[in-house]
Amino acid sequence: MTRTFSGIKPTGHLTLGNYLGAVRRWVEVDQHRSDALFSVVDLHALTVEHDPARVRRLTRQAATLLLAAGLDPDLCTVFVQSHVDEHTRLSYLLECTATDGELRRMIQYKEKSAEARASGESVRFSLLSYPVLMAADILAYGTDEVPVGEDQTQHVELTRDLAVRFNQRYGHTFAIPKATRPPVAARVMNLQDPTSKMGKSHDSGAGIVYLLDEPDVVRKKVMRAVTDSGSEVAYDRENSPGVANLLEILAACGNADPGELAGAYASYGALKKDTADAVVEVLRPLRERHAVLAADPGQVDAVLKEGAERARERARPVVDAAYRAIGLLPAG
Ligand code: AQP
Repeated sequence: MTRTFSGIKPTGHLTLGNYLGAVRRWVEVDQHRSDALFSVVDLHALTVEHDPARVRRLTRQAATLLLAAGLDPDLCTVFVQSHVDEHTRLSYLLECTATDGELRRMIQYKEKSAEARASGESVRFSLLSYPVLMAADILAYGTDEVPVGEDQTQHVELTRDLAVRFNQRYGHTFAIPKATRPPVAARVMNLQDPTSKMGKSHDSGAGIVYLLDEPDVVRKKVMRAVTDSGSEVAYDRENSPGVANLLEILAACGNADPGELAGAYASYGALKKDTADAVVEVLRPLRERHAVLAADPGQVDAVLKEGAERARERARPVVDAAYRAIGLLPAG
């Protein structure tokens, strides 16, 4: 059976980008057709300036949202990364496989280290090594498929390179994973700045739809989305990125084709209104289930505890095999 792994970082409140780019497919596709593991990858939230209490709170909130979105613990495994030691155990072996040069080439590292420096913060070493820990997250489970948004493609490529290199040097140990992407909305853009990604840790909330935004807030954000000075509704990512973004969001909400949808609109106003309505409807059940689950944190904690046990069972043999293969003497 195909093994699937993917994760989400508790660096902020989950966004429409996270949902359309990744989580919705985990719910609708991956958990039904594979042995799937989904993790709140909390260690990755420590790679930038963080507040401990906030990370803890966001970790539980992200797990609650994943369940509210429809991940079913009877069909898949939901857990918190730091509850399973195999991730950090394997990460060190992969640090001994990766090179400094390939990590410095990562786009996210370049962007986030520049952001940190611009705001006068020092750049944590873990920001550079983060893709190695991500590779460990994936490889520890013998993962075949990694359903992610477009921004994670480069990290999954690095993961493949590390797996191939490790296997060539030390003998076959890891499955070689591949990234899978949604047909549309693999990169949802910021509504106020449609040339940059809708990212949960960005400061300006105006261009970001959060999964727990109230319907009237969602409507306001979508209606105020930046488009352009033209008036024709065309699906053209390069010349009309704001309109293309709205078309992609609308298409993703209704499983339609953004190019075909463009032909149905004569004005930006109508497109915005339909997009706002579609987003509100897609998020409604999720918000309602979140309210119920958030009132019972014990239930979420129980799911996470069982998830960590199941994850450990799957990861341990792979990581133990990697320790043996690389030349470490097994403990007696
Ligand atoms: N805007 C997006 N469009 C489509 N997919 C997206 N994803 C994130 N943003 C978008 C996908 O969501 C999954 C979880 O993301 P993550 O938690 O690993 O964080 P990220 O990719 O670094 O994105 P964020 O939300 O922007 O976090 P910050 O701001 O902290 O960097 C991934 O599959 C991702 O591709």
